[in-house]
Amino acid sequence: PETKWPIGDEKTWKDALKADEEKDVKSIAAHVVHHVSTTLARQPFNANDSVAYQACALAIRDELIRRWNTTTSYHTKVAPKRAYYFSLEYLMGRTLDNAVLNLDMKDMVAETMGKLGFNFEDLLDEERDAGLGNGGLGRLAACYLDSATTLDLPVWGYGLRYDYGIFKQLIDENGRQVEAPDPWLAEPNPFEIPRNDIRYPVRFFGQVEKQGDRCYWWGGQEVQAMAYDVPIPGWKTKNVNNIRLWSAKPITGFDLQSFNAGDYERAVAASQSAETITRVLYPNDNTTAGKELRLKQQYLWCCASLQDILRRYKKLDLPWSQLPTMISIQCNDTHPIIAIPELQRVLVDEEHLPFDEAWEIVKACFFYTNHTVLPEALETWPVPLMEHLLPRHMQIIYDINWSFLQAVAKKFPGDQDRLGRMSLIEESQPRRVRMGYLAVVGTTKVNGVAALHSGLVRSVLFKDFVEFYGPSKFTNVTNGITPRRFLHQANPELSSLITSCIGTDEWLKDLSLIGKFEPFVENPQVRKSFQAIKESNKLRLAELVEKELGIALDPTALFTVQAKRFHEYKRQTLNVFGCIHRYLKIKAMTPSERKKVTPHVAFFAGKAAPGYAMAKLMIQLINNVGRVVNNDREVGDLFKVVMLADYSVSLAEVLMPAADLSVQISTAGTEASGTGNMKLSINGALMLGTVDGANVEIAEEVDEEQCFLFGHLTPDVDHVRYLNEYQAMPLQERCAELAKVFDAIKGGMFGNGNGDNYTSLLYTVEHVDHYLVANDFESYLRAEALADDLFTNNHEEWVRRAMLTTARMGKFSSDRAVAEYAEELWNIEPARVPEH
Ligand code: T68
Repeated sequence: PETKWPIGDEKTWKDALKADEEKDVKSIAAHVVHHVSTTLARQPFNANDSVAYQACALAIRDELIRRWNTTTSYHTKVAPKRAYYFSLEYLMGRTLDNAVLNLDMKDMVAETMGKLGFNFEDLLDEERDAGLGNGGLGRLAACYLDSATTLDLPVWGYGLRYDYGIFKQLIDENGRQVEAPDPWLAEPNPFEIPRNDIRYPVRFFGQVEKQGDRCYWWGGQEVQAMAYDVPIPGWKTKNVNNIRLWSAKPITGFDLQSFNAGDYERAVAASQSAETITRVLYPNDNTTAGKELRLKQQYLWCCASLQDILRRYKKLDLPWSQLPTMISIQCNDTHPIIAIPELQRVLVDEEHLPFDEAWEIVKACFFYTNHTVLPEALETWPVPLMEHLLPRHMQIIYDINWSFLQAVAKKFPGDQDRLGRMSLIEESQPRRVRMGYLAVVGTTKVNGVAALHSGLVRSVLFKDFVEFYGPSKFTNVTNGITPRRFLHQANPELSSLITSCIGTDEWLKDLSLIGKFEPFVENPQVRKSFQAIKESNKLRLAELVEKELGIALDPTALFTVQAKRFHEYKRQTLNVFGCIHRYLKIKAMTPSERKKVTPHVAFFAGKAAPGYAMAKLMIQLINNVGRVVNNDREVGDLFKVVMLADYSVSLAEVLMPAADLSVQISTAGTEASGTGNMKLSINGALMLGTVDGANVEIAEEVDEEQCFLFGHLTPDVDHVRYLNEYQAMPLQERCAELAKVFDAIKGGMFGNGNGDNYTSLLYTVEHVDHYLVANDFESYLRAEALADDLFTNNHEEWVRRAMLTTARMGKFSSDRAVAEYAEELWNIEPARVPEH
């Protein structure tokens, strides 16, 4: 981009810029030391690891900002069509390591910090995770921004800057989850740029007045949204994209009216009420809290983001009809769907477009990704709440509904039932707005996140809408993960092995090339290296467990990993009941029989929503099974059960590379995709899984024969569930093996003699079994036994399969997924900053 110099001497500017951009050990050291002594105001002799981390991070941030500026002015100049990713969650994890790898500066920075007397790997551990998300949905958003930048696509993320991220999970002495707050901004965050000058007003409550054709929304509470920018670097590109996070602030510091009236206390209270809006991330995944504050979060975020986008668009001086040719907005679940009536409101009430004309523009701008078919997770807002908080939006939703239902009635004359089923308003008590339906009606395309899931979106969730719109509005984009973070960064040795085998690191940008690793499966030397890498990753994990939990592990044991949020549908129960089964079996063996047992370590990690009693009980049971099993000398190294507390992106980076077996055992048809399954597979874990979500496509790519699949299939689940609910047989008859496990629990084996703790958990399986735990238990045990047998009796074959799994993960890059969104939905193209 051409640069205009301000007054002054051009050479002075250019020399200074050049000196500032220098990237050798000497100049990096100068930048770091500059931050130590000025920004952080420290003397070199009292710079500890924490200070060194901050200074180093600030030096890297400076480089990110330079590139951010270049990218932004380049994009302003060439004005490409842009896509905006609207997500209430971004589970970023740590930034520094990822940034230096992406900037291709890691060796240089590590050397510099070494010369300054610090171990770079230790400094990396100083960074707190940015945990602004719950699970898969939030991490997906982070992976997609990484990929969009790597592909040079002009994509910005919009979200909220919560003061408190996902809670910290502690485990108390009874094995129960305890939640502690996550004040992640207590230390300054070097990777954000506060934009004091970028603020937008946001209104809540108030009234709507009609004057002629026009509606005015006024009064109520006004707050401001202030921008904080998080630069997102990509792999081997100078482009840096942005995630803009909003923080709620009081409108002018104080509500001047009450201030003038001398009501100081009320003015302070009002400013606090504004700031409450972005105080904390709601800690639920796959359920809805349904709180007014949550709707306030959603609206503040959407309202500010649209103002920002439209301000940028207005500078282009194009007519409103061209808006969809310049922007696409992807909605990560229904959380941002209030943006749809909001854009309609702005176009009609503020820009004075006719309603129908505005509506065509709105629909053309938006896209919606569904992440679940579970009914309890589908958002609906009570009409009275909407009318109170967002009165004008409620009117607009009624208007949209009215013309939509007219069109439905025209297409299906006389079908009253259908109108009731498809209405945006559910006729419940109170009535509710169905956000999923609004999402379908107000967007251009709707997609699921794995082939099986997208099928269910079409055939179950939005069946009526498929009949109305035709099938082409509904599509699939299978999820992906970034291979930079989850292989290259988390498992550097495996990354080097792959690069040295196939002779280039291009596979990190085009993951389909990882297929070239496949022939090396037949090379005994490479197999040996692969195995040695797995062993060293297992050792690293074992050391962590020893340090954190004081449990000594045998690193040659089979490591199984189930790491994900706790939920009944994810069936950690199946796994822990399997653990108890294994324990009882070992206890009943003779010493010579025990010699033939495959030593196992079952790893669990994940949080339960604080209000989800059943999920918390699962955690408690796991910890207590662990306590008993791990302290039983008779069992020794044959079996250990380990629950790692406070699962996070950083912990995933240690856990994934160390797994032998990936445990993906949701009830068929319930897990939309899963992405942990991809992270484990790419690191060479074999999969023990149900035919669900992206497991199906992983098994397809790897070859079904290489995986341990089990359990009922999606089309059969409804019927089995029906029988479970209405013709329940005693557990003993449904699954004798599981009945033995239940007897052990009830007898108090895992409750210091008291078996009552888990009554409600067992009850769900014995009396309803909505998730088919008993129905799938035996086939689960059989699949596990096959895995054990292969691991112990044909380890060479196990390693071959593990390598094959890694080599066949080409499809599951988030680069592929984002490229599909860009081409098939958003219609955007790369805009790469020129090298010079
Ligand atoms: C997950 N959903 C899906 N939701 O469960 C998972 N929900 O199968 C999929 O792979 C992943 O999304 C990415 O597509 C979630 O993570 C939430 O976290 C969530 C948060 C708030 C409200 C509802």
